[in-house]
Amino acid sequence: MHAGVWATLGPLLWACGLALQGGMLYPRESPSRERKELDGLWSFRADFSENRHQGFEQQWYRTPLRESGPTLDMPVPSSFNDVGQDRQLRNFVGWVWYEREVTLPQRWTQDLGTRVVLRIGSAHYYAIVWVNGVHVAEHEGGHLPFEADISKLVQSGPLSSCRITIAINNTLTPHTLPPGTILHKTDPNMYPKGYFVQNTNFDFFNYAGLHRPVLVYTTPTTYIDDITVTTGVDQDTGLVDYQIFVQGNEYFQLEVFLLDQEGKVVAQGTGGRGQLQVPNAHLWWPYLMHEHPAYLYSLEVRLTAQTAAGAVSDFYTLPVGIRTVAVTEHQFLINGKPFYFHGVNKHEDADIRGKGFDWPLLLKDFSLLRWLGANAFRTSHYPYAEEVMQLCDRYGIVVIDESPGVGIVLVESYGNESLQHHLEVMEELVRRDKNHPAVVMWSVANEPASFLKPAGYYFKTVIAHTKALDPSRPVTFVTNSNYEADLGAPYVDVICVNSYYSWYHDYGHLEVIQLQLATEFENWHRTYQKPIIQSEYGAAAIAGFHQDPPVMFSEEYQKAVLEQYHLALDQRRKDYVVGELVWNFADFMTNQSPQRVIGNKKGIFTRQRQPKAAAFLLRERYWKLANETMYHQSAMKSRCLENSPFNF
Ligand code: GCB
Repeated sequence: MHAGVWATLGPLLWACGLALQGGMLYPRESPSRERKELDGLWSFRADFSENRHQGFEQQWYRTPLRESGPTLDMPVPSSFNDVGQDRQLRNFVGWVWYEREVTLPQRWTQDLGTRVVLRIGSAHYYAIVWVNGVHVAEHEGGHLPFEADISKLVQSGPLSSCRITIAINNTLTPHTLPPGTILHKTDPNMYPKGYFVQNTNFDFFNYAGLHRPVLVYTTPTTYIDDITVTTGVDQDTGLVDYQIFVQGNEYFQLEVFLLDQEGKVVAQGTGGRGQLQVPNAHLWWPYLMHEHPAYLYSLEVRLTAQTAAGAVSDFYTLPVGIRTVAVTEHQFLINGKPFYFHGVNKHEDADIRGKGFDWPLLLKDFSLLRWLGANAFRTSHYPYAEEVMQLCDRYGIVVIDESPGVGIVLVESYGNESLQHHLEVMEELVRRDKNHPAVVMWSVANEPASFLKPAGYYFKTVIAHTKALDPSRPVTFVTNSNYEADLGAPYVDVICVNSYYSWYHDYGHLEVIQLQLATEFENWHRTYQKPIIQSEYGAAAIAGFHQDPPVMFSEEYQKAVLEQYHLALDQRRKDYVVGELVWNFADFMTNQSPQRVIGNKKGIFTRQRQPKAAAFLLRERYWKLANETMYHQSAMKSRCLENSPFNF
């Protein structure tokens, strides 16, 4: 097969004339691919020099970090902020330096048919990477992976080990996502010389560091670079459209096999693109919507090519869930059935590790979600680790996948530079998450100042771009603007609206919630005729604080706010309200301010994942909602009874 076009252009580039080169397949082991994880202790130094540039002036990447000054041990993955006892490091703004020596297997460094790739799951916010002192990659954005092909470097001579140096800067500017500003405080009577602080307009701590796994993996030099799968259903037949992109060779063969969970081949094809048809397909259903939720097939892709050195093969297996998503004026449909989001908003946040990826924490969170009867969450307010998305696929937890476009409130953040970056981030996000059946909608931003004049053009462009990248999913952004003033709302598929009645105003007045919420729903739906998700609502409660009658910050007040919201939601949810996501799953760290008590306490679980009273209330509600929306009642009943706090 001649595939020059496929071989040289990335899929997104092909699809939409866009900028991204290459794919970003999750590095999986296969008979042709190996991985070496670099998690563990790295050497670390923050550059406390006045201009934060000493590391570059002295070229700290040239020699082992310990030779240019003192180093700390720093765990990876983890935020660096809360690991030590140093207040200055906790609040540090500027460049920090990470370094790790790696011994690579001999074959990786000697076999020229092996491609060696360094992959960084996320580095917040701007990162520069060197291998043995040679610059190999640079990346902007703290929540998406990036890679460098380091084959030439590690295969260029006798090598016993290689040194990876990563400089990371957490400074946010009006053009980063999320945006921020550096404020220089120049009054000599109040601040020392050179004093500055970082200001942001979002409500979580700007944790930084190597937050996700770092690894080195291999592929053959002719390799499967990207796969794009979209699925459909025709009566009982599942349709799996695939496109495969190959790099490194113009001439190759591709075979694809779709295997069911028993390992039986249910469909197969050849070539770089095609459609597989699966008779009597098991659809991917959300948790609690079907007796066998989250059914995943495996798409095995086998590449063979002839090279000067002989035949080469590459294998990659992608989990595939067959499902459809559609939106009407009143409904959000999954597999043609109305889906009601009953779930949470989360953060990547925990004690000590900050935003660092952690398997036990992740499994605890999924166990709590299932206990709660939650069927969905939003990745507020940035893309989460790939491993999180994989678990959502496996457990049937539906995801609204949000970009880091949070706190876009300054006019400077609506110019061309910001817009271009936002478009790139959407490309990176769609490229990474497009194949996850759990992802049912993209959210391009949270609570931007969408009433500002340039916001209309800005969101029109970002939303149109996202739809061009992925026509198979609806797109939204999450608003807290007034329905009349919102210049982005005409372009979204679903209205996602946040509100905090009886919390940020009408303090303590629980009696106004139902009326205010009902009015708001009516206004949005009358104006836009689109389904609505209550994408945030909640109240803070400090675990263990009790007051009856309820008073703000008590567990009783948090519960009472939720109850009032539920009454109003129940009046509209059979009509056009299609979901409710409580703010927040767990307490989380924020910047320090008199409004926050060691972080945001709107979690229904504490930061240590213990339930407050509101968690039991939501559990009762979510299981009841699940019971109402089951489509296979009899089969579901027995399954749900195992977990449900109720008798149906
Ligand atoms: C919001 C924001 C969220 C905050 C929350 C709050 O509207 O979207 O990031 O944490 O309110 O608790 O104020």
